[in-house]
Amino acid sequence: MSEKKQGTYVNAEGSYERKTRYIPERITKDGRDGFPVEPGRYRLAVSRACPWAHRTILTRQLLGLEDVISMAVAGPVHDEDSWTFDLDPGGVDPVLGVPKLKDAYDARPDGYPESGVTVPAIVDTTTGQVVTNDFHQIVKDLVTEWTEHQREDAPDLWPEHLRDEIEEMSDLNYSEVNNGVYRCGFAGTQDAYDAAYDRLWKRLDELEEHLSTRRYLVGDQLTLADVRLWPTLVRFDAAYHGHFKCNRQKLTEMPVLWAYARDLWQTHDFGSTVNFEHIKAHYYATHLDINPTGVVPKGPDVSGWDEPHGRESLA
Ligand SMILES: N[C@@H](CCC(=O)N[C@@H](CS)C(=O)NCC(=O)O)C(=O)O
Repeated sequence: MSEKKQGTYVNAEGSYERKTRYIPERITKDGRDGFPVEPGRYRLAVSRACPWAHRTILTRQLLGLEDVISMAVAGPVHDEDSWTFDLDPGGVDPVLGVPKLKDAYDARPDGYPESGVTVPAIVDTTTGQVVTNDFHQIVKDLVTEWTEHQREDAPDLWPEHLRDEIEEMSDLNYSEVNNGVYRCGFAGTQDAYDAAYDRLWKRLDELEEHLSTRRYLVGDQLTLADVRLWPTLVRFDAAYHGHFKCNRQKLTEMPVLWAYARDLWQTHDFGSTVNFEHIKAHYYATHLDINPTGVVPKGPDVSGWDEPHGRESLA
């Protein structure tokens, strides 16, 4: 296997394989791992470019946890040690007091998995140590462990009676779409790319059909299934269509998915969490193995995101 950026690997067949090993600790109500839920104690480190971090940003915002868990935003392009706080005055995160996210990972007494310095990560501000970088678990814990601190009218993003369906939908979308675009982009051979491309578009066609008669992926409400899919859709035309060669169509050419994505952008204020400049800068200027010039495209035109979506009647 040869190592690439993003903790990714290409196997002997040229197919991309994601490393999925995470720090096991969790922040919970009962503090069983030594990290109890506590307003003001933790800082969520993200990049606005990263789709996995985007899930945590959306969940934090939907649940009204902004004043309870602060957020550190890394600049979109890595240095040799991965994410840096170069957007902050003096290049130092004002709360953590460090220039690199790696400093908070290195502060952990038990080290961290070989997948490296990744976002999202939650840092304990009392010690400066990363507590967790498991984005699957972070999102669920924001929903289930931080209930006392969520805003009064916070949506139930993971309702008990829909959980199995949400997880099944999300697992499929994760493997075929969220991770599927990376499988296309990092494929090391033509055959691996062709297979990845076909897999991706099969699922996108299914989703186009699925969402033609329903407003949300599961049930008749916004759930974690939507929160998990959407970060990939919003990056599609800006990054995946060109940079990752997912180019059968643009999102804007898939009428149902495009309207669905605009609905969430507008109705649930997902749009306020997006920075297209960070997205483009990160993908095109960080993965120099697939874009050696590091040139970042000026397009696409993103003005269409505020156009009417017409999906109210599906509710
Ligand atoms: N590592 C996790 C997801 C988090 C992740 O890959 N984050 C990327 C940004 S989208 C990252 O932080 N990469 C840092 C690096 O490659 O140095 C996984 O692969 O399941």
